[in-house]
Amino acid sequence: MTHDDIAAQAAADFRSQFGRAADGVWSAPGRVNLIGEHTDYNEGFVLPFAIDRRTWAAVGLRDDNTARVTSTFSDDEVEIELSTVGPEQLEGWSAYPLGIAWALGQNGVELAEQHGFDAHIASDVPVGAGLSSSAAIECAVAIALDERWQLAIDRPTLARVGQLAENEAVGAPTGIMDQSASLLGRRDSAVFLDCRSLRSEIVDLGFAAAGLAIVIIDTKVSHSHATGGYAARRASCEAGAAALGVESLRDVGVADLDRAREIMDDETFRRVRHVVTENARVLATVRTLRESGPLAIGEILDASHVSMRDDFEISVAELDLAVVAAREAGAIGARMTGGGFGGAAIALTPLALIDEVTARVGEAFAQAGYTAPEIFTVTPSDGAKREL
Ligand code: GAF
Repeated sequence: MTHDDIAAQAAADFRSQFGRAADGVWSAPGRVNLIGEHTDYNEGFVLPFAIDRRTWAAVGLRDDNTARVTSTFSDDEVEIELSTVGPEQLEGWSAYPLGIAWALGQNGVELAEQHGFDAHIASDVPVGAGLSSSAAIECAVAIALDERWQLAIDRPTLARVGQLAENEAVGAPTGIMDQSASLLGRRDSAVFLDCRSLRSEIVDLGFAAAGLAIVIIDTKVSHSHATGGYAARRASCEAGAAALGVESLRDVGVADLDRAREIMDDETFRRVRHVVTENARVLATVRTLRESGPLAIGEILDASHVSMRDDFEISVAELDLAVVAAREAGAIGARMTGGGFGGAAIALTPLALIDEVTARVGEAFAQAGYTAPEIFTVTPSDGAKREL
């Protein structure tokens, strides 16, 4: 189905489930992070882009204070009263859309005085692949409610609302990157975001003009940021910052690493080194894209993967194999993307070598006895918008 077809289908499904027409259909994309991993909650730099995989929310206001949500990925219809909604009563997939309503309430919206709403959600962002299917749901619902409730909240603030929903309603201690990419993305471009000031710039990627594409290798190793490793990495970063006497690792430069090595244990030091060098790599990528174009960023992507594999230790064997096989088949740079512990790798690949990369990675996985990966290309796309 084309994206226009999915939007129309979401409107039709809304009508059959709720017995009336939706007020509109809004959509928001998943994201790929080109570079800048685990830097967002350290107030550092990230360079993600919105992708051509989206989530659609058909939404209609009600005359009472009830919110009901349905979706194509679950048979459940979940219903709550807006005036009493709290994170503790939200669970499963409905925590994403209903968490947004709650988080808007935390942001000063008087939920008891708002119209309730019905929402039906459809998506073609793969779940569990590290492409931010969750942020896509949050952002589609956020812009729909922002428009229908006439809130006129700016997009950086809506990103904060999405992050709050993710942190408190879903229970994943994530940063601001994914919602920012989904809300601020622009066709053919990346979002260069300073996660301290939330100032962002649109950076031209020029992949197509340079004969390049981003190949996604979804390892099918599923991950969750509401459990274990992600929170542990965050805690290590906070411990490193505290040892260095700074507010966040954003305040630590490459020149400070010698001192860091002396005052903390080796594991904490390596976590710190990843964040500090990754911030430098984001800045180098932006500079290189502007000065020399995307053909020149391959080595920086490779270095980022090595840092995540060896220092931050968030890669898995399948991601490492995907990166190595893609590079051997002619990708100019490759790295895991997203929070890690599974999910997807990206390979910046000459158009003429996409088939070769796909075949070589598939063969390597088969030989290693791993589950077959899903391999596809994505294009940098527009952020959240009204569709119908
Ligand atoms: C996940 C989180 F949601 C982001 O905030 C970010 O920390 C990322 O992992 C790692 O860069 O996608």
